[in-house]
Amino acid sequence: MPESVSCEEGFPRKNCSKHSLYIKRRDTNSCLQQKQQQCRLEQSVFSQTKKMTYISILLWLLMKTASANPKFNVALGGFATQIDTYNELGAASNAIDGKRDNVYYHDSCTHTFTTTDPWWRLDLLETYTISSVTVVNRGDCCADRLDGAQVCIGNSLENNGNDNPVVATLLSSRGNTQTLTFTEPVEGRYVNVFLPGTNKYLTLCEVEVYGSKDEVNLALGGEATQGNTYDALGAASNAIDGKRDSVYGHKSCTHTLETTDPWWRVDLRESCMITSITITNRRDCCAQRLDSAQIRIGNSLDNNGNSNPIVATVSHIAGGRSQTFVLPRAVEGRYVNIFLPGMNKILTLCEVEVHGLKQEGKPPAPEDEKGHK
Ligand SMILES: [Ca+2]
Ligand SMILES: [Ca+2]
Repeated sequence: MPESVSCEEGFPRKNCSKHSLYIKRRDTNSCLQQKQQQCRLEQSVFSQTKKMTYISILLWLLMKTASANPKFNVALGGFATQIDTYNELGAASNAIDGKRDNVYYHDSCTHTFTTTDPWWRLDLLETYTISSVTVVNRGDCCADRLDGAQVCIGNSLENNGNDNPVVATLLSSRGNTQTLTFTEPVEGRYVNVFLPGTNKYLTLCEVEVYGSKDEVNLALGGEATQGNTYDALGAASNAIDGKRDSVYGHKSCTHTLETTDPWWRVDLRESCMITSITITNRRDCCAQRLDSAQIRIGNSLDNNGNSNPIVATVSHIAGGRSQTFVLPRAVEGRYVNIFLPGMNKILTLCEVEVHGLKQEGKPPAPEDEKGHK
């Protein structure tokens, strides 16, 4: 128990410790009611300080892997806490031990006391872009206890993180394992499971969080080319100059000749896991020219990369507007092509932003016959 923790007078200091296996509920409630904010804050600080030393190496390894793989369960590198702990089998960390074992007595699930508004919180230690959360409910008893639990994700610790936006509500009728997939990725450092109501137990056998961090515009470090170039204002590199300026005369947009099947390509210099592409269309003229353009991603330079798989097709982007194409799942590739099929076509792009993660440790794509990497 940390010396810094102070609870209500008359109660032993151990009553504030989430590690105290013999904590009495009466004492816990008193602590929470009378020193709630101070007690929880100090618990959090102490727990993180104490644990940080021996988990830091593990975290470094986990986060390094996570940053390279958006499908990694980033919860495994986090730190878990909860409002209180029922007994020695119900530690908050059991929900991030990597095991979906749903039998409480196997020491892999969490368990609070019966209380008002119990909560469990995962601190990912950094802000992540979260695409899905999987929650495993208890299987040997009491599945309906989880009904109505809210999953909250955000960066605030107000109300212990329970005031962050609710992204989903859990129902035991959906099965023992519920995967919440977000159509729009959610950003946050804290993932809470908050169970509103009185006389509630909160038990979680596993919480998995899938997401990524440090996504950058990979195109900025790439090399752009296109089938041909209309004039000195329309260089291929203008689509990766970091500016969405959509007036062609400002020299920040590309422009091909009128031709059959014009194309533009950015070489990311190494294979990446790509999650979204944002395209900015020209404003001062001719927005419809970009209609039906295909976004293709892959590692092949066959047909100048224009035979790589289509991941999205432009319907119509209004003049001067930017549209983000979020891919249902990350796509691996070194080359991103914008291919405009048809005769008498002109391809103009004012900016192409490619978001995703580099794949560390992967071998570079082979050189093509012209020696281009
Ligand atoms: Ca578990
Ligand atoms: Ca530009």
